[in-house]
Amino acid sequence: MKISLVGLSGCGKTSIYLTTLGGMTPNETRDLGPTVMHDVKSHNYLGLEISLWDFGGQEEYRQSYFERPQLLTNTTALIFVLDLHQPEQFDEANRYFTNVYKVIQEGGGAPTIYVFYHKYDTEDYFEAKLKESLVKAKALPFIKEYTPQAYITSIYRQDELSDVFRQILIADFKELQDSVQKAQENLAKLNSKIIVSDVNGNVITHNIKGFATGIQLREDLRDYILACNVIRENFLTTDSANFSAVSEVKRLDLHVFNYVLSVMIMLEKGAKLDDPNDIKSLLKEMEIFANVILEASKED
Ligand SMILES: Nc1nc2c(ncn2[C@@H]2O[C@H](COP(=O)(O)OP(=O)(O)OP(=O)(O)O)[C@@H](O)[C@H]2O)c(=O)[nH]1
Ligand SMILES: [Mg+2]
Repeated sequence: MKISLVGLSGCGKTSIYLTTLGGMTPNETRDLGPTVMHDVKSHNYLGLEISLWDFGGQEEYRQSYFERPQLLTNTTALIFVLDLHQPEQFDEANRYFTNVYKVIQEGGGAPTIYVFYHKYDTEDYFEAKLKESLVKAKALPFIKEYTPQAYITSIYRQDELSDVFRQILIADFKELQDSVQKAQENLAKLNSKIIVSDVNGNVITHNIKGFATGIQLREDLRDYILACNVIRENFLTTDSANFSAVSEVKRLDLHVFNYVLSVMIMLEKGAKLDDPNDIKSLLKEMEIFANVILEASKED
């Protein structure tokens, strides 16, 4: 799967990548310089091979993409980012999108189109103007013509942005989407703090604040999963295994399913315990989820 992030310079493409898959916090993106040409990043998410192309939006680079259309043509998901803080550039953005899409189409590509109405926040901007920009953006000719799937986004609203990004990553895999939804519903019912991620530390869903930076799991927990996974593979030599880290005040149970899915359950002293049967049924569901992931990665 090839995801192309496209939009005018400064609209926030690199920041979107870095705060979702790149493990960076929103404030750390403030001093980013413009991307030179295009940047390609590879990611394994739920066993799917994702290549993410961040196309620098400065005028000279934009021109160069039209001279080398093959850079764009095999895009499977085209994310076009519109900067709501720069409504005076909307016409230029409209032209850019139209040209990019034309080039992809002429090359035989037919990507799913997503639009991010981005920077929907009042960091360095006024609320009244923001709403005005959004109305104006939604009325742009290319939106009317191509009716893309549109999302209102901001790197300062990380949980929502990560959710949008996750949806795009698994958009072609209906079974994965169903499993993710089931996992979310299950987690909402439980008191225990739980994180479901893949073994690379990409968070799929969780019910705790502060344990992730975008889609990336907190580093210490990611390292823990990786270390346990080495033991699973080399010492236990099974595809699935459980690990426990226990102290007097905390307990962390890690369940690895089919070498692809990890479920972490955290308990603190005095916390309300769930019915063990509910935990058991969650884990049963997650085992099924792991099989779905394996099937999807074969299809990929
Ligand atoms: N307020 C606000 N600022 C943002 C948001 N996303 C990105 N920015 C800021 O916008 C500036 C430019 O972001 P970049 O990610 O470098 O923009 P870009 O689209 O990659 O630009 P080029 O590489 O030149 O094409 C940075 O200072 C970011 O912190 C957002 O959602 N809200
Ligand atoms: Mg950039």
